[in-house]
Order: sequence, then structure tokens, then C-alpha cells
Amino acid sequence: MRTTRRIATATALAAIVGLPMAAGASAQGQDGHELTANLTQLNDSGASGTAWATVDGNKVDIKLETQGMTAEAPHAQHIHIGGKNVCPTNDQEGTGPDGALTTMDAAGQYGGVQVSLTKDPGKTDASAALDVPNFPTGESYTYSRSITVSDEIAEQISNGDGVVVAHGVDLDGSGKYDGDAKSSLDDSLPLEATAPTACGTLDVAQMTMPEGGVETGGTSTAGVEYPAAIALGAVALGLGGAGLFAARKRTNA
Ligand SMILES: [Cu+2]
Repeated sequence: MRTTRRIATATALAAIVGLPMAAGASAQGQDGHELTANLTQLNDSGASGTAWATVDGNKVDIKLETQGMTAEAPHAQHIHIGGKNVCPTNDQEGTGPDGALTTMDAAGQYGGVQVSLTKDPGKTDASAALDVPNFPTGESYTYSRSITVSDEIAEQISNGDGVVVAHGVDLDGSGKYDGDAKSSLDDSLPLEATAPTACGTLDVAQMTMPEGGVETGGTSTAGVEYPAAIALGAVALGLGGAGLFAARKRTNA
């Protein structure tokens, strides 16, 4: 009798301990505070990427993985808010040389900088929009940071009103940011340093942020929908980034 009671007690304890964990996991999904963005190229940059964001109160955890960026060059990156919440298309003509799209050319579409995705210890508000030393560098990089934002910005991002824009593209193939054309944001910088290179709208998540670090992100099965998302991504790679973007928009509509 005594043994039976002990087992029953242990089972009850397990149920009690297990319950909050299960409730927490489902509540996170139902709140709709998980968002993802598929970044596709602008300015024929060849750049692409994926962003995951989770909003919890005033805290935004964001992770970004990129490919095909201008190598050995810094990439300013931000959450833009306040436009029409859309990205320009890759073939949209701008006011730069040979129709290059400048950051300001598309401000009406993706809005202005509200969060600067700098590395620690860089500031993360709009004042750090061109904090070049604190932005990630390289052809493909992974960025991850927990950022505190205002109530208003947290709500806007939660609602799917944020757009992730990465900047910096070597338009003339010289291997670095140069040329006579000046940045639309700061005329002490070349246009190439700030021209948008990839853009994606932060939509309510269809895939879960990878657990843990970069190393496990690509193969994680922690999020149930993530393996399917990888398969979708692989198909879309064959079709080109724009195909994925169009497909996602139709799915969301
Ligand atoms: Cu930006």
C-alpha cells in the first residue's frame, strides 16, 4: 500500500510540474508575438536572409541569418516601421546611378528606422542607424540580440508592422563601398554603404525561432513547423527569392 501511494504521489507531482511548462509553450504561440521575415534581394545584390523575432512585453528577441551579402563590409540593419509595411521589388528603380535604389527612395514603403540592429554594446534606437562599427560584417552572418523597445514599437512589431532592412551593397563590383554617389542618409558615406541590399516584412510566424545558437539552428526540430519551413525554403531557392516572397504573401492573404 505504501509503495502504491508513493507512485501515485510522484505521478501527481509530475503532472503539476509538467503543467506550467505545457501551458507556457502554447501561450507563446497563441499570443501571436512570434514573427518571421524572409529577406529577399534589392538592387540585384544577390543577398537574402531570414529573421525571427519574439516580442515579450518591451523585450524583442531577434535573430537574423544572411547569405550573399557584400563580403568584408559592414551591414547596417534595422527594423523599419511607419510606411506601407511592404518591401520594394528587386527591379524597382531608384534615384541612384543606373537606377540604383537608395534607402530614402523606398522610405514610403518600409517606413523609417525605429530599431537599429547593432551588436552589443551599440545603441539600438534610431540614433544608431549608421553606427557602422557596431553592425555585423561579412558575406553571410548570424546576428542575435535581445532589445528593449518602447510600448508603441513593441505593439507595432507584434502586429506585424515591422520591416527588416539590411543595407550595404557593392554596386560596381569594386569589392568595397565606394563611388562618387553619396548616401541618401549621410553624405559623408558612399551610396553603396547604405543602399538597401535585402528586405523582408516581419509577419506573424509560420516557423519557430531556432533553439539555441547558430550551430543548431539549421537542423533544429524543436519547432514543429520548422522542418517544413526548411523544405519550403529549399524549394524557393530553386525558384528564386522573389518566388518565396510572393508565395508567402498569397498564403498570408
Ligand atoms: Cu534600414
